[in-house]
Amino acid sequence: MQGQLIFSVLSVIALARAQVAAPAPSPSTLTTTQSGVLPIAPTPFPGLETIEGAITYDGPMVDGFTGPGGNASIQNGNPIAIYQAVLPATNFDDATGTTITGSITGAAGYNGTGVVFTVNFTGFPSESEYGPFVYHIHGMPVSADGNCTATMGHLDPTNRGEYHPCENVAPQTCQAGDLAGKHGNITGTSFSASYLDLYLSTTPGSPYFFGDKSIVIHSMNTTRLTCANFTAMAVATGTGSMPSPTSSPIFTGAGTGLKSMTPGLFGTVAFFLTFWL
Ligand SMILES: *[C@@H]1O[C@H](CO)[C@@H](O)[C@H](O)[C@H]1NC(C)=O
Ligand SMILES: *[C@@H]1O[C@H](CO)[C@@H](O)[C@H](O)[C@H]1NC(C)=O
Ligand SMILES: *[C@@H]1O[C@H](CO)[C@@H](O)[C@H](O)[C@H]1NC(C)=O
Ligand SMILES: *[C@@H]1O[C@H](CO)[C@@H](O)[C@H](O)[C@H]1NC(C)=O
Ligand SMILES: *[C@@H]1O[C@H](CO)[C@@H](O)[C@H](O)[C@H]1NC(C)=O
Ligand SMILES: *[C@@H]1O[C@H](CO)[C@@H](O)[C@H](O)[C@H]1NC(C)=O
Ligand SMILES: *[C@@H]1O[C@H](CO)[C@@H](O)[C@H](O)[C@H]1NC(C)=O
Ligand SMILES: [Cu+2]
Repeated sequence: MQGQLIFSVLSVIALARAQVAAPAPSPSTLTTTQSGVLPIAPTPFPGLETIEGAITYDGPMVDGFTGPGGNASIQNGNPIAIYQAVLPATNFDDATGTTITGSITGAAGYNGTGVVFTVNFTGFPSESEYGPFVYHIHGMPVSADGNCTATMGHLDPTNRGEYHPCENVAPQTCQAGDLAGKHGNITGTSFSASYLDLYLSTTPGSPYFFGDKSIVIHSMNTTRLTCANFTAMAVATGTGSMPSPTSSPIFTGAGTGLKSMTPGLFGTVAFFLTFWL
């Protein structure tokens, strides 16, 4: 009988509950170099074009543009963990007449580098009218009443801001939370994708940690259509191998030694785990 990883889901949930959400940054700390949306929208940044408080001015294109924090760093040593955000049954902005549902799951641990995301959203409104749609990890959780404005701006540990479009050929220059910028916009009425993002972390307390934050989906004009908190599905605290949801073992070896797996396979395993757990 193989040893089993111990998933202390409860302790993680308890930890998450114990953490008081960081206070919203005051408008004065959201400078022109910082990403985001002010607590009360719309409050324009002086001299900058904004929509709902988000900076939309692109300025001249500069190759390799980063914020004052420089390029995002590849996140190594990520502990095994799975965080999932499930969209609510009712969208924050229902002006489009459709309801976007689904989930995004981020799993780390295949070799400790980055996070494998599995995205499965459906129910998008007409793309020609409202798209393409973008989605980001935002810096704050959703408020208890489901207000997506409370999520503030994008997770942006390098303070890159939004002056220049993310260069997806150089994802280290992007805001860490800009999943659409790094991995592609959402087109069509349903969207499924799986990818490895090197610039996000499952280490609580890391500036790149996404597990206590949120996902927000926007229409083309930056309106926040829907949003959801990431919550911990599982965090490994032991060593050994993970029992497989199928008859043949998928995970073998030590908890941090899932070295023989490809990122694609890990995404598949993470997908199974979301049902198995
Ligand atoms: C969401 O929060 C913002 C900022 O506090 C507020 O202006 C807005 O009215 C709220 N929206 C809803 C639907 O409660
Ligand atoms: C960031 O990475 C880009 C692309 O590799 C590079 O052109 C640029 O010089 C880097 N910027 C900094 C500040 O390291
Ligand atoms: C883990 O795998 C990814 C994708 O193959 C690779 O980019 C990264 O360098 C690897 N990390 C380590 C620590 O081996
Ligand atoms: C995506 O979610 C739908 C239900 O919303 C489900 O039927 C489908 O199997 C899921 N697909 C993937 C690849 O997760
Ligand atoms: C999101 O998480 C925060 C922090 O844990 C919590 O206060 C809030 O109620 C959650 N929002 C929803 C909609 O569950
Ligand atoms: C932006 O799009 C939303 C739908 O997503 C729509 O309700 C709203 O009127 C649009 N706002 C502007 C300023 O065009
Ligand atoms: C993604 O969509 C946004 C608007 O929602 C657009 O500004 C941007 O150019 C699109 N990016 C790509 C690569 O098509
Ligand atoms: Cu966003």
